[in-house]
Amino acid sequence: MQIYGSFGPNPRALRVFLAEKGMTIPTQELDILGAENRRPPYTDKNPGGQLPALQLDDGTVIAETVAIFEYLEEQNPKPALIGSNAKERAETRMWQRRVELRITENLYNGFRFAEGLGLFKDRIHCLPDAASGLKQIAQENLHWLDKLLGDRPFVAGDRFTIADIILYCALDFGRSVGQALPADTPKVKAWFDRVSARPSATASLHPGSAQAGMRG
Ligand SMILES: N[C@@H](CCC(=O)N[C@@H](CS)C(=O)NCC(=O)O)C(=O)O
Repeated sequence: MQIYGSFGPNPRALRVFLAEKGMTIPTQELDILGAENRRPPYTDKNPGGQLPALQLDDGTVIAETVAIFEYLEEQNPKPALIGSNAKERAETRMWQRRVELRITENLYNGFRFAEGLGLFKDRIHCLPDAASGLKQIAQENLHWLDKLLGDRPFVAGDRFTIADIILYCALDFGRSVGQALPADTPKVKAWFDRVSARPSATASLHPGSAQAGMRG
């Protein structure tokens, strides 16, 4: 197996996942700032043109971070980061969808259509006028999450899951590109500090992150 990786929050999420599992998979690095991921030969392997991707030994390429998580968890069930039974897996997937649809996708598009416009205008259809509204939607949903978190340590409850990984990598990236955590979300802040303290959070930060000025 090999990973196609780079600096950036989604490849970082895969690095967090692997660190939590205690797994190592060789990585071929692509120049994401130079758009190497948006042209052949990479797009012949992953027509989605984004990172990360996982290439299996038979040549199959799996893209989409959550699909990679699902594949790796089936091969390496412990520690469970999705779940060890049907109920746990359903709860994790429920929170993963909520986190992505309500928060992280809006945060990312808010970035792509504003601070990231120079990088993305020739890659995807950008809607600069939508940027501030998208950022606002992400912030509103962080307030929504703050109320629901209560005293539970992690997004899906007592277990650290891929919902935490996905949200953490997006929020850590966000705070480096002008989308800080809202000041009045103390439960989210405590959760963020809790996840930041995990060794996987530090170990997953790409060496190119400092130079790019973005946490990924
Ligand atoms: N839906 C994809 C999104 C992956 C994604 O947005 N990757 C970013 C890096 S964090 C990327 O490739 N950005 C460069 C580009 O889109 O050209 C997934 O879940 O893996």
